[in-house]
Amino acid sequence: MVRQDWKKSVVYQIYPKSFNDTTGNGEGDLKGIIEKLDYLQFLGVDYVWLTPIYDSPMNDNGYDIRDYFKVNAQFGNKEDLRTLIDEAHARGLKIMLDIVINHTSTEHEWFQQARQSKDNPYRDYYFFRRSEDGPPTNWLSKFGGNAWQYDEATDEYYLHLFDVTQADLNWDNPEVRQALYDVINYWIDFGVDGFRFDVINLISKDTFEDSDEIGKEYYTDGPRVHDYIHEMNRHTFGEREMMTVGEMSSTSIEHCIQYTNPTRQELNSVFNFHHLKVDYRDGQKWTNEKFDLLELKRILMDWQTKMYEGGGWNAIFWCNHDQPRVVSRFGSDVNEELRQQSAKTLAIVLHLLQGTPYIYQGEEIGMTDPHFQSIQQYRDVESLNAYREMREAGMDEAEILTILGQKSRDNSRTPMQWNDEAHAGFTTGTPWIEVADNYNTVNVEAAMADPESILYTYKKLIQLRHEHDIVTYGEVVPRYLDHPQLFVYERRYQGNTWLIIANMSSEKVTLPEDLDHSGSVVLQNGIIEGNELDAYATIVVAR
Ligand code: TEU
Repeated sequence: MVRQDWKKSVVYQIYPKSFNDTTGNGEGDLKGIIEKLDYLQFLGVDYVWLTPIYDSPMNDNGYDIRDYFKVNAQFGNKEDLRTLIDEAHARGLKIMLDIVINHTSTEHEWFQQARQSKDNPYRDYYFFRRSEDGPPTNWLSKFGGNAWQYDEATDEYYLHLFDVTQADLNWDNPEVRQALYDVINYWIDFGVDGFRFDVINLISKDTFEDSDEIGKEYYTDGPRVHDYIHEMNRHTFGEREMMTVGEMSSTSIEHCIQYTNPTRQELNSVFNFHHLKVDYRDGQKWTNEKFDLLELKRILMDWQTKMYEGGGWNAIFWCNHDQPRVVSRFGSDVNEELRQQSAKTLAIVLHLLQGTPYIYQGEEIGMTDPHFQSIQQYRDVESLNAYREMREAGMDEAEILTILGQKSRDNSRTPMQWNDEAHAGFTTGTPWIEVADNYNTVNVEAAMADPESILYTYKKLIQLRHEHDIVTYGEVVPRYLDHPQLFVYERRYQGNTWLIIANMSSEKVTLPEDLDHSGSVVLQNGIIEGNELDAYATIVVAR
C-alpha cells in the first residue's frame, strides 16, 4: 500500500449547537468551540469537523442551508470562524466543514426564485413535476411522508428526500453544479482544510418511477454520481491537500471502492452505515430490536477486507449526530463499571481497524443516551415525525418512547458534559435540549482528573495510530467471526502482527483453546486471568 500521511489522521466531530455556549442563550456557538481547542489539542486529534454552521432556518439543525456564504447568526459570524480557524491552526488542528449540496432549504434564494414561475431561470435548479392525481411517484421522504410536496403557486410538486423544507437540487443542470463548486472554492479560499459531504451519493437521480420500496433504487449511487463527484474533485479540492469524506447512504462496497480509490480522483474516504443497522428489524429503524454482534462483526470485517483489496478507504465510526450513543447501544450503561469498561473496549476495537477514525463529541468520555421519558424532551424533526406516525398507527405511548429512547437522533444531541456544574457547564442559560442526568459523574473535568478514564484510552489510541504504521497500513485479518461474544482480528504489516481480542459481552468469557494471546502487550482493558476475559475486557498484543 502506498504511504500517505493523511491516513494517520483522526477526526473529532463537533455538533456546534450542543458543544459549548458562551452567550447564555442555551445553544452552542463558535466562540464556545474556540474556548475548547486546548482540550482537543490535549486529546491529540488532527482534524475537527463542524456540522453545518451556515445561515439556516434550522428545521434540520443546519442541514437545511439558506445561504452557503453566510455564517449562522446563532453560532456567531465570519470573524468568529476566521478566529476559530486561525486558533485551530496555531494548535496544529485542521478544520473541516460540512457541505450539504444534495438539497437546500426552501428558504434559499434559488428555491424562492424557482417556485415563483415555471419559466423562472432557477426553476431547473430543483425537481418540479406536474402530476394530475397525487404526487408524481410513491417515493417516501427519509423523514416520513411522501417525498413530493405540492406547491400551489405553480400547481406542481417538488422533490424532497428529507424534510419538506429541504428541496433536492438538480445536479443534471450544469449551472447547479458550477454554483456548488463556487461554494466549495469559496470555503477553500477562506482557509478550511477539508470537507464532509452530506449524502453525496444521492445527487444523481435516475428516472422518476414508482418504487416497490421507498424509491432508494432510483437515487442511491445513481447513474452519473461518479462523474459528478469526479468533476467536483477536478473543479475544487482535487489538487490540494484536503481531507474529504463522503457520507454515503445505503451504498455498496463496490461503489465505495470507486468513490475512494485514488486513481479515480473522487474522494479520500467514505462513511457507510451498514454496521449501524444491526439493531434494525427487517430494515426498519423504528423498532426496539437488540443488536446482533455476529452481524456487526461480519459487516465491519467485510468492509475492512474488501475496501483494502480494492484500494479504497473507510471512515470508521460508532457515533455521530444521527446515531444513538455507542456505549448505550453496543456496550452497557447499566452501571458505572460496565460503562467505563465497555466504552474503552468499543474504542479499542474500532480504532485499531483500518480507516480514518471519527470521534463524536462526548464519545471520548463515554457519554450515554439521555434516556428521555417524555415526548416533550425530544427536538429532532425525524423523531417528532416518527412519533406522530407511530401514534397514528395505533402504537402504545410507552412502546413508542422505548423505541425513541433507543433510536432517536436526539440521543447524541444532548449538551456536551464539561463538568458537574449546572447544565454540565454547557450553558449558563436554559439548554435547547436537556442534559443527560448523569453529568455529575460523566464529564470532561472528571475524566481529565482520572488517568484510568475512557478519555485516556482515546488519547492513547490516537497516539498508537500516529506512532505505529501497522495501525494505518496493516492488512486486517478477521478471526473467530462466529464467536458469539468475542471480537477478534489481526493486523499484519511488514512481518509484524497485532492481535486484538475483545470480549463484547457483560459475561466472563473463556478464550478458545487455540487462541493464544501471548506477545508483548500493547494495550489491556479490564481483568484477564489465564484464559478468562472479564466483562468487556480487551487485550492487544504485538508479535
Ligand atoms: O444524514 C443522512 C441520512 O440519511 C441519515 O443518517 C439520517 O439522518 C438517518 O438515516 C435517519 O434515520 C445526513 C445528516 O447527517 C443528517 O443530520 C441530515 O438530517 C440529513 O443528511 C439531511 O441533510
